[in-house]
Amino acid sequence: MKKVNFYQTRLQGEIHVPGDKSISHRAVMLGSIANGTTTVEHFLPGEDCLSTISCFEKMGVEIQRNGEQVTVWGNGFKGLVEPKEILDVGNSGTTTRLLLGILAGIPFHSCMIGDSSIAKRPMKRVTNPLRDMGAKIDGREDGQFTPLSIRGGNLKGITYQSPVASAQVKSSILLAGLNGNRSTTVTEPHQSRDHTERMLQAFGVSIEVKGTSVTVKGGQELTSTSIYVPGDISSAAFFLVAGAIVPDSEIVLKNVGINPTRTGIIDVLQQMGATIRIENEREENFEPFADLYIQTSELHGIEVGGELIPRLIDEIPIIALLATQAEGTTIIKDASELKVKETNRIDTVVNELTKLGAKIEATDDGMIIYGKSKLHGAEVSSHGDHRIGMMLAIASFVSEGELQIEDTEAIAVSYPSFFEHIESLSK
Ligand code: SPQ
Repeated sequence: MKKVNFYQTRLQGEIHVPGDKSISHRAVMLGSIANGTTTVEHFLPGEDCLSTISCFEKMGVEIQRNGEQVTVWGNGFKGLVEPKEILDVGNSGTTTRLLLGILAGIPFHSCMIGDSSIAKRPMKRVTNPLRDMGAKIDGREDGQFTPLSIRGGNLKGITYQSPVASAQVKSSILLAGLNGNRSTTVTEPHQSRDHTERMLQAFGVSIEVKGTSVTVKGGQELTSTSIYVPGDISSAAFFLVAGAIVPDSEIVLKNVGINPTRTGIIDVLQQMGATIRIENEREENFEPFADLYIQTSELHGIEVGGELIPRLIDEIPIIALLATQAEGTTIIKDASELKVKETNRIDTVVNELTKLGAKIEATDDGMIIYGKSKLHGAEVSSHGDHRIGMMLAIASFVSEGELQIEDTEAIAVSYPSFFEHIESLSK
């Protein structure tokens, strides 16, 4: 239980948010299946990405980490060896689903397990198409839930129409497609984050992108490279929102990834009336990044839905808090994917913010928030979900009285230095 009371504290100054979680996972994964030595700078040493490292080490890949610097000695797909131990993915959905795609193409047996939250997250969205490609996968409820057992190899390429806009589904099938006997194409209803596509190109793989379809030819080899991981916009989002809603605040977030498939939070802040600036834009390994400036702003409610949702899916908990401090009503719709994240993020956001005095109701595919609300201290919980824990800590800046937050340890999954950054900006 962590007690916090940040009421009437201003936020001023500059921070470097940690490396992007999605890109850090992919750098280790692609480095492990590439030929040669891959170096990764500004890697996120969060628990999820450490789970990815540990899974590849169990398959014989030599990986050395020194803080935010990682070196991976890859020997291609053929360099992976059958793991003697169970692969533990911890709390990480990205590790589970992308690793399944890699394992589907390799002719050995492996078992995968995760924590109690992972055990509830749906896996058939990847195990079904991977089975269609020829992988043998078993698990609880016919391969819907962990623990999973995989025997890969002999894959055929497929053309797959994904029912959900999900980067994990798309990436899993594309990674399996690298071992397919012909091309593999994935089409999704709206574009999801495209870090896998960009990084595959950095590793020398050619892919074809047409609208929301991506095609990869089987049999391509990856060549090692150097990856710089930009700051995670999903981590920056907590301070972007704090900068906008906490009185007398002004924050600069340095080197934040601004890949257009991730910048929905910037669009929402702009549409709500926030003063936000994107400065010093630059690019490395096909990924753009920039410095983001935000200051306290007068905000109004908006409607968030449609193709914007995949561009801000992980930011919805903090957007809900933002909406409690905006004049008028904010409607979040088309976001039923929130129900299958680390927690059911529709229910946890609504329940925890209600305890703080917010006027918020759950809908079938999102939530409605009536602003502007005066919030107050209460006993709340992250329910083991890092993004809920961080949202509640930021809520303390606009809540009169003390917040007692259960299970803030979960924050280490994606942002181990979160409270240090709060302290360094607090005035
Ligand atoms: O890895 P995990 O646990 O799925 O993490 C989350 C998060 O909040 O950090 C979701 F719970 O991010 C996902 C994101 O929601 C990371 C991700 C990726 O790196 O490919 C893609 C998104 O998930 P999805 O299901 O839409 O593909």
